[in-house]
Amino acid sequence: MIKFYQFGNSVCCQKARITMSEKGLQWEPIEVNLFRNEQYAPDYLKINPKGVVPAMIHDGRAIIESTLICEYLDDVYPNPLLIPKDPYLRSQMRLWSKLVDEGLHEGISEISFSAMFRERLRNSTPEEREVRFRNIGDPRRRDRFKSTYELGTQSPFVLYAVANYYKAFKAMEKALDGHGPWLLGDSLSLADINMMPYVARLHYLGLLDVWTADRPAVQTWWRRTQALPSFIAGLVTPMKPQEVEEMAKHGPGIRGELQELVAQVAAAQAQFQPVAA
Ligand SMILES: N[C@@H](CCC(=O)N[C@@H](CS)C(=O)NCC(=O)O)C(=O)O
Repeated sequence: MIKFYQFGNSVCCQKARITMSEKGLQWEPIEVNLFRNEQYAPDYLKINPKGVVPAMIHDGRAIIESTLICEYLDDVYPNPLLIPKDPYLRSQMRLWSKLVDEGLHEGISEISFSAMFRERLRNSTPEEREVRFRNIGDPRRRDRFKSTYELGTQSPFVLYAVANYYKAFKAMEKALDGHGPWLLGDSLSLADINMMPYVARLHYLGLLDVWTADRPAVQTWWRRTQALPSFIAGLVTPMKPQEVEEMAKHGPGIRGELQELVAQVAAAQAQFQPVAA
């Protein structure tokens, strides 16, 4: 039996749950409440020393990092296969994983934080905030978190988030336009599953069209994704109604600012001329 440490609306937990659902697996969910700092409980840190969700225990051993959890699941339960056998396609699949791990994950934290969690943190006591900041062991991550807490969408990290999403949707449109139906072609793969929660979060915040209004192939992929039973089981069903309400309520509050940032990024891209030495 798989033990899965999760927090309801966490994007990286959604990714692993969609993968498990796609494979028809059963798992025992164990809730780690991030708002109560349970990710830093000594017993949990023994399972995931990074103090984040998700983590998985399988055959008595802990596996961490959602991308690695999904790959592990595909190795152990290869039906249906979500990592292509073909080495080229496999490398392409991992490019999508890198896009998420090296940009979109940080990006969605910044966008979600400036839309919703910033408000929640503002309403906590100075002592609670101090504990929250202190608990983040990694100095770069702590600076990012503090910057977005203090500056909201004016934080440079939000601009980087917007730019990373811009790059990702441009790449998706290129991969899907005239191809598809999935990112690597005919078959659903971890490339699609990696992207799903990161697109879904923008959708639930009411912000997806800020990036995708002029990306018809991405829109078609998104409609197809929403109808997938594994997407419904791994992402839609586990969400609590108040989480859906919170996203719908707070997302529109930063819409205008994000639109301006997207326009800035698009203009900079249009003028960008790399100069060879
Ligand atoms: N690279 C990690 C990222 C994990 C991560 O950042 N998880 C977030 C939830 S999506 C978390 O646990 N945050 C807790 C915190 O920041 O204290 C993965 O993909 O598993």
